[in-house]
Amino acid sequence: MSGRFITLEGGEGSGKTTQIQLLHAVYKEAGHACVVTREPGGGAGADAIRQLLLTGVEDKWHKVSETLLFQAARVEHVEHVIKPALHRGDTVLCDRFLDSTIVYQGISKGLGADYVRALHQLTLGNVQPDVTLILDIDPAVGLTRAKARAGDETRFENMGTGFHSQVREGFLSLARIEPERCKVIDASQSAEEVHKAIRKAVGL
Ligand code: Z5A
Repeated sequence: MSGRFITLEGGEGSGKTTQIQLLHAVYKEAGHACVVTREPGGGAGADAIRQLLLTGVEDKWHKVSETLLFQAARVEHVEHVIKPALHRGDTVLCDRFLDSTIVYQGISKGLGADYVRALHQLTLGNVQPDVTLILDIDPAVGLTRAKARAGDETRFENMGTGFHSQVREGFLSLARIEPERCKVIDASQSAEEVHKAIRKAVGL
């Protein structure tokens, strides 16, 4: 696969959607083919699973079922959207990927990072991002930003500050384990400053 696979990760309201749009504009202006996508979602099957996962009460799913649903959506997404784009040589900009499952279900919900990695290996092999941008922000700030947007996809938002603090620590621990792939970006800066840091991190 000749395309470049870039993921954005971080807590709720850290600015991933905003930054993906800004980065996409840079690629577009340069005339470079670029696919913007997100998880859970990306394709009809994965979008249907998204609805199951992000709406409703917090304890709606057992952590094992929840993890299997995230990975089922990911298989649909990778096979139908991500792999074809990378084979064409496009750049793929993806809002969340496997690292979110490692952090949210593996670390914060206690299933174990190794369990999540093993499930990924079993279902998708070695599909991994080339670069991961971790947008780091105080969860209280991120949640305040996120609450300002409307909609019913609030299941994770409602999981409490302790949970979201573990998420933040989880992402930072991944960056310590894989510093070559995972670049931590200070997301408390203005959107323009964050964009500048991201361009530098991806070499644009
Ligand atoms: N999840 C999981 O548990 N396991 C998995 O494997 C996967 C996901 C894949 C997905 O929700 C939830 O699923 C997620 C984890 C879980 N929940 N949590 N927490 P999502 O993808 O729909 O939600 P999100 O990823 O948390 O995104 P978000 O809340 O939509 O936020 P965002 O995309 O990071 O931020 P944004 O939309 O760009 O910005 C939010 C607001 O802040 C908006 O009004 C912006 O204008 C504003 N903003 C953005 N940047 C700035 C700066 N720099 N300064 C000030 N204001 C800003």
